[in-house]
Amino acid sequence: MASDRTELRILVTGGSGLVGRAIERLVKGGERRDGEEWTFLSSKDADLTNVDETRAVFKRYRPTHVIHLAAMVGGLFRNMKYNLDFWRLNIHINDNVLQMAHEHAVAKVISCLSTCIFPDQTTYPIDESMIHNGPPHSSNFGYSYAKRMIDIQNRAYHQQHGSRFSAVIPTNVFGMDDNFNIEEGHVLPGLIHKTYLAKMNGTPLVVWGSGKPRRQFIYSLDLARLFIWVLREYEEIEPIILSVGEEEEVSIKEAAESIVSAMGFEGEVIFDTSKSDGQYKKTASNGKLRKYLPHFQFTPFNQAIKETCDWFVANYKVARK
Ligand code: NAP
Ligand code: GFB
Repeated sequence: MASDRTELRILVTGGSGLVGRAIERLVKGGERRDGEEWTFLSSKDADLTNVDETRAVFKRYRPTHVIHLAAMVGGLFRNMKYNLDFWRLNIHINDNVLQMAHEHAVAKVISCLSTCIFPDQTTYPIDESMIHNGPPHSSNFGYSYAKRMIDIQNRAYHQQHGSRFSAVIPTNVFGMDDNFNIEEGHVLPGLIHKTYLAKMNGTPLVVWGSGKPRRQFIYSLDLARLFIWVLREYEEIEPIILSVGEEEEVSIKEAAESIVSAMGFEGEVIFDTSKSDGQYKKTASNGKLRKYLPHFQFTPFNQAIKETCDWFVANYKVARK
């Protein structure tokens, strides 16, 4: 039950996922302030594609603030297979959550876009002004257009009702509690899982694609720290990119090498170029973030990889895979 001193009731949709669990770790680890009550939802609390279940969960928790993470999420190969589902399910989730936030007079909502939704044919670095400047990469158009509509909805709620609904645009996220499923997940958890099995079975590690594409990776705990700052301090309706700097961009091959080193794998590494490379790069600027937080320190990539690998090995039985 909420104490009578509760001023902020913060509802985190998608609270049981990679990003949600990272925020929960920080909140339970001391980030929670007096007067704040945090609730982390999973789909067991409500199927947010269903408007009645969404309404019921908002009535139950009466949030004053919402961090909206819930989504159908996946790596390149899941997106390539299910563009229609990524569009439909995410459009329903997003419309239900934002409309219920409006109907329940939620003071502030922060939703989650992704740097993979930007135009594929673009100049670099990408910045927040470029979201709608052209079609996204063909591999994930369903997810990308659904996410872009959050930005449209945020502007429309603000224009028509003065709602303070905004969004963040993380780059590729990784960390503990990720989805390590090899077919559906993202590249880093997929490679960590595959390296674990290769080491156990004495077989080669197979990296999909050429290894040439480039990515900026943000550690989930760093993203969580930034998300909590956005909830408390960021007042723009325009979204803000949450990413490491352009200079931190690495190739898939370099990322694989970091995982091989962190896992102590000494076997053969093979590149299966019959598998898609997906988008070559989506280099994003974190200049807007740096204007607000010039001194924010990201966890060094190799350290974050090592922490994630150690967590996975220690939690292999319970990890999502
Ligand atoms: P995740 O680990 O797959 O977690 C997804 C979360 O959404 C889970 O809590 C899941 O609940 C919930 N969910 C899915 N469908 C739902 C439904 N129909 N009703 C209610 N809840 C539902 O995803 P993530 O990586 O944490 O992503 C969180 C947010 O960050 C998403 O909006 C994603 O688009 C965005 N993002 C992620 C990345 C990345 O690299 N991971 C990059 C940029 C942006 P269950 O646990 O019950 O399934
Ligand atoms: O994280 P990922 O699946 O998605 O990375 P994207 C795909 C890149 O990693 C491709 C290579 O170049 C793959 O060839 N790769 C190598 C692997 N080995 C593996 C592996 O074992 N698993 C996977 N998954 N890839 C996604 C978007 O793009 O970015 C989503 O499709 C989402 O919508 C996500 O926004 C953040 O970074 O290419």
